[in-house]
Amino acid sequence: MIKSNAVYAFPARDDRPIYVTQPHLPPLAEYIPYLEKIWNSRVLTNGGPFHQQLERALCEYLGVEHIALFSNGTLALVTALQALRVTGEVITTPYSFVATAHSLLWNGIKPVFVDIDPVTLNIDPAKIEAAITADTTAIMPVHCYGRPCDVNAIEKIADNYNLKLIYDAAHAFGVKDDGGSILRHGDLSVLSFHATKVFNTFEGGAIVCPDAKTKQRIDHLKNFGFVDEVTVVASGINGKMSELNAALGILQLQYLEDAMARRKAIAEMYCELLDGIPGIRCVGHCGETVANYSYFPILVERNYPVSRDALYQLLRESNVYARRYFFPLISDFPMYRGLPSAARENLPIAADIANRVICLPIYPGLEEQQVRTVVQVISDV
Ligand code: T4K
Repeated sequence: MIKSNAVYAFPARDDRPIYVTQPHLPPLAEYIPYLEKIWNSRVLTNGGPFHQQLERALCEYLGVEHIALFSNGTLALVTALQALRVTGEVITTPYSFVATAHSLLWNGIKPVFVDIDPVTLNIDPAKIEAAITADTTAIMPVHCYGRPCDVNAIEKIADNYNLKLIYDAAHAFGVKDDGGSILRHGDLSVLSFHATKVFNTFEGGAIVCPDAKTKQRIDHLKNFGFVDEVTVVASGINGKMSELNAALGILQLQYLEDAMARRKAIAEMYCELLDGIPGIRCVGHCGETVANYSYFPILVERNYPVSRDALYQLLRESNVYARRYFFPLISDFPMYRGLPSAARENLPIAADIANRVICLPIYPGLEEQQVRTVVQVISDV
């Protein structure tokens, strides 16, 4: 059942800070019966009934065959690499949240950064081949802001060089292409259900996988490697989602269509209001059909009167807490910048975009007047 949510009705006040996002939550009263069931059953975790129910519901909602829930997206990434026994070097993008590359380091894998495409802001397939070495075992692209990678071109390279392909799909919940869910591409896709994502379970994540055997390996890996009371088949970790999170997810799903429609309406409003402001370019969304409106990135062009950072500051002074996702580049953080592939000359497009991007507030509860406030600051400069 699709539900609509009265929590969007805020009192009109102008002094409220406007954050880049605000988690969507169902009415608390509807969550209580789930809590009562948990209290009564005393089943809190380890693959309980809500966990199983949410896995089934998500498979159906997303149109995928198998999904394994996790306590967060980062552990899901770390485990996805373990599941496919990835080692050596992995090709990835520097233009992402730092968890993408951290998951490689946690597995003792060397990240190899490849520049991004200036339009999609995803890894540029044309630059992947040159980065492949004898040690390369996999590619880990990111569907940045939920906008799909060039999955066909990337798959071709992975097939030609016999590389594993793991998509960091943390932003891509519910995104579809012509053939169905974007999550069906690659060997595995990893989702995040963090508070800041379009579908949240407070904290949470998942691995989408194509077959039951892989799901079973992932399920073992996220539960210490246990098969049964006396059998441990792998050096697994504890990555399980609790019943509290799973129950929230089941409830959240009922409100998702409504929440997505609100995101879309906000994106359309930004597109209309920002259109014609010299020096401001919207990334995707405006006229784009394959998106989930998880983020609303704009690029501050050279003909805008002030720098990106000056605009970011002006927004803050007006109580608008937009974010510079993804600045700095991952490759600029201390644990990565010594890598040869992290050199600025290797990543000119990513470096340029990271210096010009601002993600504007977008979330279901954002009011029309608040959108106008954000645009006003940008157009008043
Ligand atoms: N791969 C990619 C591509 C990712 O983007 C992420 C996470 C991951 C992997 C890892 O998935 P997880 O392990 O997180 O499941 C946020 C999120 O913490 C992070 O999940 C997300 N990406 C990243 C892009 O953004 P911050 O440091 O910007 O979050 P924070 O706490 O500053 O929150 C932003 C705004 O959201 C706040 O100003 C206010 C609002 N907010 C936030 C939280 C946490 C709330 O209103 N309530 C809240 O509970 O990283």
